Amino acid sequence: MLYPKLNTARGLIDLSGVWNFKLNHGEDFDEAITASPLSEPMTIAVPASYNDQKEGESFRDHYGWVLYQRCLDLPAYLLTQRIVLRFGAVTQSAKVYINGQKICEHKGGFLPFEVEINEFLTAGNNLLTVAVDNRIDLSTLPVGSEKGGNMLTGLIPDLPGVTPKKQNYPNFDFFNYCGITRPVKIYTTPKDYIKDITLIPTVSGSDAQIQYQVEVEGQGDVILTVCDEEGKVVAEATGTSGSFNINNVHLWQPLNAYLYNIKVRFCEDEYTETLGVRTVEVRGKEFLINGKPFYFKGFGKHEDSPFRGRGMDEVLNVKDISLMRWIGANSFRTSHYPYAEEMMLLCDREGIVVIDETPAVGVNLNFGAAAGGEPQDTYRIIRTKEHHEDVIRDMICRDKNRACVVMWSIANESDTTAFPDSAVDYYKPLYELAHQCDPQNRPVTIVGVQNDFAKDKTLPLMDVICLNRYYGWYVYGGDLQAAKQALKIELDYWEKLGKPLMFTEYGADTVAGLHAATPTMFTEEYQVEFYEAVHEITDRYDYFIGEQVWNFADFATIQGIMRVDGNKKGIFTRDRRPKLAAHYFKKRWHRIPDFGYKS
Ligand code: GCB
Repeated sequence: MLYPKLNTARGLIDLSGVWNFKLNHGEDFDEAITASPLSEPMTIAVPASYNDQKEGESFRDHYGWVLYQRCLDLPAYLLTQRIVLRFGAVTQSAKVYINGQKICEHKGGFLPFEVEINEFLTAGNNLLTVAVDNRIDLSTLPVGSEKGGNMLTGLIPDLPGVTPKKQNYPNFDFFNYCGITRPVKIYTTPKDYIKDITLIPTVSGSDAQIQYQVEVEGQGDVILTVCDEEGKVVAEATGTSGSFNINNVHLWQPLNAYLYNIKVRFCEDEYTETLGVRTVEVRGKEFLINGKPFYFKGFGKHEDSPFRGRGMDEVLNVKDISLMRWIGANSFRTSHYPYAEEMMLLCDREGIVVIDETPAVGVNLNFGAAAGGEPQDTYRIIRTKEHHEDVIRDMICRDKNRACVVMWSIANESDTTAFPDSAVDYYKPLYELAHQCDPQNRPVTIVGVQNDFAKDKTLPLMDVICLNRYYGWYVYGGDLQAAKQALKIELDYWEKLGKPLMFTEYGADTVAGLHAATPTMFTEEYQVEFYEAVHEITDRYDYFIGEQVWNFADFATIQGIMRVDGNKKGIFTRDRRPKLAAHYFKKRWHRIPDFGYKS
């Protein structure tokens, strides 16, 4: 799926701004109200989550549908073109109406969708209404608890005469921010147009060969012109598929990006896709980028900030990458959902290496307080399979050309050990699907939860073993000696598998400004000692190929007894101030090379 761009063939209108808004009380809404202006509407900014834009529980803890509305009066000169309405993401699901007529529906809150709207527009004024549902359950990704309660709230007691408020119970540890969270755009194309472009680079010696495919609607010639960063033409090709060579190729490198521009022309249409030429391969115990053993230094992140919630924010994206460079990081994981396309494009430009993760988080019914009782076979109860396939397809389709993406994560912390064979039955086909969907055939992984690892049959199927480990926090909290011993036992176990392994999470909640001479949990000193202890062990293993800490910054969660104003495992505070550990990592990571650390 192509990201909308303005060029000499295509128009682009950004519908960001202040829209009309209504919270819909009750679980359903009357579709008839989408045909006319909302009565007594409130104001709300787009793109952003709605939850923190206004005061009150009715916003923050809203459950069910809300309605967004604005006029869609388009200039007459556009009407000769094909007009597409495109949403970067609407969380969690959406129904879209023009003048009261439903024009599309979409399930899933973190991937784009679009619809051609010419046939729905009337001459003159048009009214656009977007109904957004934030409910999560055992069929959505991320997963919501249907029992009520989660690991942070504990079980919700069922007492006669007491009516707990109706709300979402995320089976995951981040706030269920919702709304129109990414840009809404109108773009135009000629009637015959370029639908999609696929680029597959391979490198041999100093030259690259790029296989390509251009999907079009209509009849005509396809012409490709490839320019380097100076605008010099370095290759040309014709036809809907084929290949071209780039001699003396300038490689895309971590923290040293280089992007070619591939201009595709077809009939009256044109589109310029960027291409970073790099290779990715897992060989033995190594993760190779451009043939050299790469060491991941970086973070699990969230799209999370004050007021905007999970709203796309270019300033925040630029700032976060600047802080990553400052601290010496080279990578992050899009925990726990695909991030905005704007961030992916920025990472392509900045040379930040990305592990791209689906929104499959909470596929684990044996998590924390809400689980209770006997272990359950998650995969016999959960209703996510088809949707899980869809998000894998859609994420890879969206990001397939991004040089920054070096690995796909198909899920975070699923239950892989309570019923190990059920997990394999669920995940093996998804692992295979991810490989089939990716024209570049990048490595595929699943991020493993702290568990009874020797029972796990799913993680060993993956190309890289990715672990979230909390020795010294949830396990042996306050006893770093025991934490080190336990970590060593586990790393000795995985080493025998002969595959590369990395940490995709490890960390300790830390309240900024809380200090102690003798480090205790939650102090800034303990966070540093925690990381020092872990690294003392992980640095001994040559198959340990990366450290992504949890988390880049403090972030919002549901209220509950385990969180004080959100999750505080950030190396930065929520407003991006460094904690003590940031200075520790700055020294460590500037010393660790991006390549060859373990060789
Ligand atoms: C995890 C989860 C992450 C949580 C983190 C924590 O393992 O993947 O979503 O926020 O632990 O802080 O507990």
